[in-house]
Amino acid sequence: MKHKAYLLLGSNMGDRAAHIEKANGKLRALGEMTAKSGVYKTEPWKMDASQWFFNQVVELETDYLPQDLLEQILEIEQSLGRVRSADAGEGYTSRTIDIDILYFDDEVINNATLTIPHPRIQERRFALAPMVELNASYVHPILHQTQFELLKTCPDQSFLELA
Ligand code: PH2
Ligand code: MG
Ligand code: MG
Repeated sequence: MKHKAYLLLGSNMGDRAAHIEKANGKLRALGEMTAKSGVYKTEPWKMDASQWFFNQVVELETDYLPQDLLEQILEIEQSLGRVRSADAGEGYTSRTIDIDILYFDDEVINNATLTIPHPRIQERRFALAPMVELNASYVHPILHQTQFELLKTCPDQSFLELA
């Protein structure tokens, strides 16, 4: 397993705990899951949604390259009932499962389909809190701050708690 990726899982539709658990199972086929955070219940961030989110960060050691990992992740999302409508317009929509690549080793990637580190992680407590639980001292390869520092200075004050 040559690479270490941090993935954020999120669900705010249907049986959220089951979706997170099933995503864990499918991700284990892509490598070795070397750590996982607790599952947090989090207030929807910048969207109106009837259900709050369940969010979790997992650490995956894998041989996949970023672009191939993304492809696998999109397939997992689809298999768990994720619908991406072309006419969704602006803004976020509720979903059975969302899996985002937060970090991939210390790589910086910017192309049409993939941006790593995740471009909004520093604005999102629901991503930083579980990330701090897993690896507080991991340094953001662009911002050069640890996850702990990013969480401390994060402007997002949305509520979250362990589910
Ligand atoms: N994901 C979003 C937008 N807002 N809010 C919470 N609490 N959790 C999420 O995973 C989330 C969100 C877009 O992917
Ligand atoms: Mg997302
Ligand atoms: Mg996503």
